[in-house]
Amino acid sequence: MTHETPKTMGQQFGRRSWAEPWKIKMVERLRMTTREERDKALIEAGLNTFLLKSDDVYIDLLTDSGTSAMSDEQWAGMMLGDEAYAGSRNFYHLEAALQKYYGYKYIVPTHQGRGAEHLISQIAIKKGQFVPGNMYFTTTRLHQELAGGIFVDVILDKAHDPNSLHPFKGNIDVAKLEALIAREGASKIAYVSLAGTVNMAGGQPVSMANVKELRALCDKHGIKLYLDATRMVENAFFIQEREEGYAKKTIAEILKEFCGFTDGAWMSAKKDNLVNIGGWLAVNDWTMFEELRNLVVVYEGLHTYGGLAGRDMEAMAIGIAESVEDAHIKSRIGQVRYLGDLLTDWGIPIVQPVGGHAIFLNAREFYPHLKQIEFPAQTLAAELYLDSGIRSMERGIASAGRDAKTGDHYYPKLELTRLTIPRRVYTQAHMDVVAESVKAVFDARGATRGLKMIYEPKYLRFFQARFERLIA
Ligand code: P70
Repeated sequence: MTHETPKTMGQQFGRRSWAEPWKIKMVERLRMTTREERDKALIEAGLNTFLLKSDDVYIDLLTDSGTSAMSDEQWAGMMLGDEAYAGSRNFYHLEAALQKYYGYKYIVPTHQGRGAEHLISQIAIKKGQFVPGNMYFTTTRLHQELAGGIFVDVILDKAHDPNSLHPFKGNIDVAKLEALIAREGASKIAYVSLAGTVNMAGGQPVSMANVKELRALCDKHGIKLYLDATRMVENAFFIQEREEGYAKKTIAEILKEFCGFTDGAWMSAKKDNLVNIGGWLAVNDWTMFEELRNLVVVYEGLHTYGGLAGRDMEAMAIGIAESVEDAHIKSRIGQVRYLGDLLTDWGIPIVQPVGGHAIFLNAREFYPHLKQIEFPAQTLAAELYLDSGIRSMERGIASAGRDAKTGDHYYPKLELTRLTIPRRVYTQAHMDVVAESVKAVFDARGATRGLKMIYEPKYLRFFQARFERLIA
């Protein structure tokens, strides 16, 4: 019998090991389930992972939204909530943190990202105007459409190719944007909608060079440039790593520089900002701020709380400062990459290069025998849950929805299943379990059949749609 010397992960990769820049003070126990229990739970959920009870889930990779572990200092901050209706001290802490790290002048808190999207869409879009952006995001596009806008995808073509290794696949194709402006005229463009790390493209970043070029183009035509800053801190990491001249700058410096090229931002603070609930809007223009501040009281709450408790704003202010620490972001993205490296090495098709917040399994290549209308990504999410109790999310045809005019399904080029990694929550051992489960489902792929949708809600159908297995 041969004895192999065990190796640490760092040794296997030919480098020194690194570890998370935190230690665990409190744990949340997980429940393991049997395959029979999962089979039953999955059928009850209409084969939609959004409809599973979280008690039936072992490792929850549905989303990185609101699922972060807060630090001891954030929890301490929760005790310092000033729950005054107006002028809560925590609002001023949040305002100061945003001014310091993102650099915007005026801020409006909201209950979460879509609350902010709603307000900015209502104010900045006139009916019939175009909203060019770097790929759609579900809630963002819906709010733009509800405000009468027409979303136009102007991202690089390469972003739709899961195998392209372009380092900044989130970039806007400036030629596409110029062509739209030339065709429609600047007055028909509501604003440019730029997302820092593009969720639906696989968490792909935007370069500093791109935002600079967009600023110049927008200035030339008098068009506003607004940022979806939800995962902009993660975007800053990729600039530091990949863009010339940024290796020695800190994440905080890069974040502020990038935001400085935009007119304002909306945010789902449930991601980068390390809180379980919250969002904000921030702008530099006083008139725009006045309008936002006025509308927030209609839909969210007074402009100094926007639907949040004082304690939530305090946790957010502290979370913002923690989120821009270089050690935090290195280990956060390092963990995502670790899982991606394992899967890539085993020949499992994933979106390359690995992005900031998740691994996106390429369900088209995973199940080449399934048609897109048989919901390959939804099928893969169901199979993964059945195998091991891991919960992932469909990001393909079900998420894309239907064309509002023709009523036909959108057939997105990307048909993906997302394994989203919450921040500071799971360990390397959890990632190993996930990788092995994906491999088991991959090895059994030939016998897997697709799904049909048997219930379809009108808005954001993927959240509540129900499916049935197709019988061969
Ligand atoms: C996710 C979450 C939320 C999100 C986002 C970007 C780039 C805005 C928002 C909205 C939650 C989600 C939302 C819709 C479908 C599935 C999942 N993304 N911009 O898991 O923020 O959720 O706070 O209203 O990613 O990716 P919020």
